[in-house]
Amino acid sequence: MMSYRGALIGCGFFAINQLHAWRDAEGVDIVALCDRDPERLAQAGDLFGIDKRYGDAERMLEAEKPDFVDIATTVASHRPLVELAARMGIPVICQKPFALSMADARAMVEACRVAGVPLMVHENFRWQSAIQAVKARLDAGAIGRPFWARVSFRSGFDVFSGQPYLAEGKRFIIEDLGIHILDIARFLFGEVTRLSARTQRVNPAIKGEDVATMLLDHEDGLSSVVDCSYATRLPVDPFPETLIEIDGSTGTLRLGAGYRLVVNGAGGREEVDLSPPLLPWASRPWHNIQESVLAIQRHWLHCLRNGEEPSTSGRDNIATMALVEAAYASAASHRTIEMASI
Ligand code: NAD
Ligand code: 89V
Repeated sequence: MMSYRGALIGCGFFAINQLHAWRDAEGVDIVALCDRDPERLAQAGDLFGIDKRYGDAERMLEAEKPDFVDIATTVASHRPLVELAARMGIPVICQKPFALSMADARAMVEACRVAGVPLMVHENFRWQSAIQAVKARLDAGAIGRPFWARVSFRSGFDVFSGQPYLAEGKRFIIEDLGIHILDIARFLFGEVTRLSARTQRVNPAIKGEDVATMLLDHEDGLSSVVDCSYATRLPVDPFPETLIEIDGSTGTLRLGAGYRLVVNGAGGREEVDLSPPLLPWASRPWHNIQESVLAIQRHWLHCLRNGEEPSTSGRDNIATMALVEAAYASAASHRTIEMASI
């Protein structure tokens, strides 16, 4: 099997997970790293034994000519870096949130399309094994035709210590976390025709909203509620689990805290523990996210090898980004937003 030579830009908080996962994935080596911050570059380079280190992305891509580049920087740098990769003809993965605006996202997708360069957004939550298991039950018809659902992420976990920038933006939970949960709703229930949202800020120490409640109409008639909170104090904090309730024409499905799946369908009752494996480099409670990083990166390699479009390609992610934009527009206007208008 051919081994791909990858390069990674942005050696911060989350990139460490990506580097571990690249080491576990088959048929790939990360041969070079780039970060503007020499300390972070040195830390990641030393931890993973990668000697080729750059402070400038263009210099790295020119010198190393990698088979792909993995962009793990925060959102403001995504458009210039994706367009750089497109100009240089290098397949590219970009972290979420993909772009600062719909116009940027569309321009990035177009740049890659024109250059013939594969583009995947690192939208990993749908790759969590519990979410994949829910999708498999729906596809198998375990509860008939789903007509109502709730996809919920409620926690009081301190995300600001590891990611201080999350406290600084005018936008917070929908842009950072809701984007994953909205993507799960799209993945499970299909495209959305209209959306209403309300937001609140409970934590006075941050600038953006930390609670969001969204109501989605899906194309096939299903209604879903997507709700997110980082202001919810529970006796056992489920961070970072996504909880799911689905009612279907012949049964119900519940993914509860502790990764407990209960399916009550025409075929009987199934109760199963979907706890993700704790990979050797993973740490609780992040392990389901960490497992999904390995899964999405393996998926990228599979797609590169087979010339397939990734499940979360740039093109696909535009629809998830549109849900984020619609949610902010609805929360600001208290109106229902038609997705066709975004
Ligand atoms: P971070 O600030 O810890 O790290 C980003 C790094 O990128 C920094 O070291 C910075 O110096 C570097 N950088 C920025 N612009 C650069 C440029 N042009 N060239 C070279 N280096 C550059 O951020 P983080 O918490 O690791 O988040 C990075 C991204 O990952 C964000 O978009 C965040 O939303 C996303 N994220 C995703 C998940 C997930 O589950 N998918 C989880 C956490 C964070
Ligand atoms: O997955 C993420 O994007 C993270 C977190 C789980 C903290 O929201 O930023």
